[in-house]
Amino acid sequence: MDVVLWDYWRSSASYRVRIALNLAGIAYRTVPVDLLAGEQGSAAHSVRNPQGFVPVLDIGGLRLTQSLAIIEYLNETQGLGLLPGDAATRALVRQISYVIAMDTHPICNPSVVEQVIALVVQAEPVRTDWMRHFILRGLRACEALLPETDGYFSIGAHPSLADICIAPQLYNAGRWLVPFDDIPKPTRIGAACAAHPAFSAAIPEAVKD
Ligand SMILES: N[C@@H](CCC(=O)N[C@@H](CS)C(=O)NCC(=O)O)C(=O)O
Repeated sequence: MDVVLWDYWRSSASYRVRIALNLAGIAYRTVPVDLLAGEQGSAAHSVRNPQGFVPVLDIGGLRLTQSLAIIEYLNETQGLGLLPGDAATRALVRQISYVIAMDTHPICNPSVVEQVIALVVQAEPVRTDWMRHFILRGLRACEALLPETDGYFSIGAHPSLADICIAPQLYNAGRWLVPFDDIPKPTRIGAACAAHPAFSAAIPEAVKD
């Protein structure tokens, strides 16, 4: 089966999908879309994704966008166990995932930040303050929501959707030098993810051209 992922090495939404593909053991090839060069706005990419975002996944001819929709598709078709069977725990995993994917990541998107920067006279320190503020706010919310567990990951010994969302967001936190002092649970999860081959093979530096 031909599986193609249009991605960008430092895109955290793409990073999430790479983790899920690795967890599924699905071999895929990537087609880089250079976000810095504006390739996401090209006519060719608009056909793939009218939103002009990465990732886009083509799996056996099925074309999918939106990282969480893609991950849920892989979860359902490949039996990855990313959403626990118990409804309350499943809701918790979704809460944590949405804190990152819906409330933190979109406001740190290049197109949003560039719009903000266009409104200010001096780009720095506005860009850095913006990124640190919103990333830390999201990760602090995860810290409060995450249960105390004996396992390595968000809700135990098995990776879930929440871990797939947290690991790329922690990568971004490191990139923007967000202090990790008051987010010990996400930090612990980040260490567990880093030791898992599906996660470590998906990190931006591992996939950069
Ligand atoms: N909700 C979408 C968000 C995708 C998204 O924001 N992708 C970013 C990279 S992480 C992007 O393509 N940004 C291009 C831009 O802002 O112009 C998803 O989860 O797939």
